[in-house]
Amino acid sequence: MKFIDRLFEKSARSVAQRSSRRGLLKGLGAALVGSAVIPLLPVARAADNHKLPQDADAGDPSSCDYWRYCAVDGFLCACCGGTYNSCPPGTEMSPITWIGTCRNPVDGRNYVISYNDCCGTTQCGTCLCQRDEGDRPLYRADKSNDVNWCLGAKSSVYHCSTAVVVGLGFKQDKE
Ligand code: ABN
Repeated sequence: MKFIDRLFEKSARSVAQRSSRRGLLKGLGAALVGSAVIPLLPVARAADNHKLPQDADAGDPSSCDYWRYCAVDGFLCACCGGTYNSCPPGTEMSPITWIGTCRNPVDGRNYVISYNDCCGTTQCGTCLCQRDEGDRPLYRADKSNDVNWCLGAKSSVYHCSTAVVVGLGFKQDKE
């Protein structure tokens, strides 16, 4: 027992000789600040491993039956020189939009779709598509898709509509 006591005493003395009280306080302070800062570091907390389907994956984007168009009302930009999620050259995407939720038939999940209008040249006139899922009459302006979103763009002239996936919907139990 005495041997162990002596061993600990010796090592404690040698540590005390090599370090100062100030150094010990500094180390403790750094550890305290460090442990408080670590939880604040940027972490993708909401990250969902599920990848958003931005590539055309199921169906024909120039057909009104395409899954992303479930709540659209307008001319499909995919028929007007653009794609389902980009505007034709020479037009500008509206910064304000109508939002819908559509089911992707490939993975059976719901996705939040933003129906941005493309603005700046006269209406495209091809592939008129009106699916209107979740649409309410115009007197419920906040719930109606029958709105020219170009009113929020530089030019209020409507050309066509896109369907941009902006998020993953909640998982629903099978009915
Ligand atoms: N959001 C499509 C649209 C444009 C103009 C008028 C009605 C609907």
